[in-house]
Amino acid sequence: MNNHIAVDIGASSGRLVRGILQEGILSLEELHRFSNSFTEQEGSCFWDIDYLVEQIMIGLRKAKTDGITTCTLGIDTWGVDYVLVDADGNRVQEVYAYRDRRTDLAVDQVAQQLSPQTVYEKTGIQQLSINTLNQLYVHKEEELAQADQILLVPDYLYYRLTGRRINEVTIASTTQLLNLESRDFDDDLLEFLNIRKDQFAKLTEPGVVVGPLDEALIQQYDLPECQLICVASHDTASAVLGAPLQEGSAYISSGTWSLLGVERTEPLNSLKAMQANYTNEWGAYGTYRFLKNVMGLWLIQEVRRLLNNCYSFAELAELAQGEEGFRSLIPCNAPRFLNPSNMIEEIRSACMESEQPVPETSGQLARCVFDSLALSYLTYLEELEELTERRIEGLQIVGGGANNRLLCQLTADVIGREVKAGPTEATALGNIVVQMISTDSIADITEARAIIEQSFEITSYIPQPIKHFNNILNRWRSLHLSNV
Ligand code: ADP
Ligand code: LRH
Repeated sequence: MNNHIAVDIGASSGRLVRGILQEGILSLEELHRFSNSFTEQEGSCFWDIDYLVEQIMIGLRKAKTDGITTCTLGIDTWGVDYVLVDADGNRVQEVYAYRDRRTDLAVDQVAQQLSPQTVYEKTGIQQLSINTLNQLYVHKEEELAQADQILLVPDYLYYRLTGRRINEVTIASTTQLLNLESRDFDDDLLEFLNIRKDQFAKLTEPGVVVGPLDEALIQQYDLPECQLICVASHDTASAVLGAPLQEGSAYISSGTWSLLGVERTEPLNSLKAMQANYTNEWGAYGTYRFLKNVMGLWLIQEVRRLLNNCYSFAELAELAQGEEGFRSLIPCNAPRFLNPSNMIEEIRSACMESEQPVPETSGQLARCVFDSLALSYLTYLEELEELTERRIEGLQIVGGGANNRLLCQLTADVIGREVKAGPTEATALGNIVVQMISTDSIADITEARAIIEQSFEITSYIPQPIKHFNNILNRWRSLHLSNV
């Protein structure tokens, strides 16, 4: 079977993509693309999970129309969010989106009862309000008690498509409930949350066959026969698998978030790493992603939305290109930018409070976002070098953000190192190559990355000098330090 299809759903968009391997060259064919976003209902933020299932059906139906009658299928999505399923297999309630404000105080509340150091030693996962641990902590007890099973979003999608329940390990690690030593859910953390271990399904590694697509769905929607394969279901795990990383280089998986880090074969859960709040998310094939969550392109997504989507992302980057650089900077990782009621106003207020010119035009707003992101990449790259005690030679940017030529060049200029941008669809590629490895079309991830490198155009950005960079850096550092 050599039709392999990735379902890759990020916080801002989803797609079904077919991977075709011919004479050592891998190409992608997009079958279906759709938008994704959470919506606010009575003050809470929810994903529309049934819409996502429907979009998968539409994509698979298109595959059938294109003549694909059999295929393998893998699913990846964003991390941390979960679905409660009752004993009859029904969803208990709407699916909370991680930006919901219910966890605003959770990190501090949990820290009063559980030592953050112990949690970090056990799990190696950074403290973020969005972590599943914090979400489950604030979840209503009676709803949790009704949950026969707690499935992360991609696990739930596998369940809807096959009737089989798994908890895939890479996505499970984003819960902050996995113990690095036992490589299982941590008993103390589950007890703290009042959750039984059997409320989670079997921890499952990428590469394992989950099962066939439900016959009733095939009939109802006229779909191809599919064998579902467990891939690295956390989109960031798949993105890094799909990044043709050079020795000594770091990556940014650049989408709604900028996930900046390095791949390691051992976790790094030292006290220093904890204090700097770096995470050790699990990867496929015995790897860990030692990384920092940077607020990322969410900032520009929100700016664009509030401008009534009247500019494309490419147009916003072009407008920003025409503006004066480093005029106004924001501490983009401050919690105030996680889900403000109005991102444009939040950016303007932050500039006003720090006595900088207030960005007025769309171009100035976009420029402020891109300049600030590039500077935050430098800060975290240097921190990464210090924590890992290794020089980082270059940076590979993958994901939708690799399309943003201004941000890629600014990043190269600011970090003073070569930036390689692409592939933009690294996540779908990571998803597909796990299917190919599992079905013996590719030997291992080393071969997969070599194939990806040969098959996709990677754009190189060479650093250019920035005028008065020391002044800019001093301004940035004092802003950053007053916000950590
Ligand atoms: P996610 O998986 O988190 O939904 P993606 O990897 O799909 O995110 O990346 C989406 C982001 O990529 C957009 O928010 C946008 O900022 C950026 N992007 C996509 N295409 C372009 C483009 N042509 N020019 C500039 N930025 C782009
Ligand atoms: C990126 C991502 C990231 C998580 C966040 C919830 O899409 O999966 O790795 O931290 O979404």
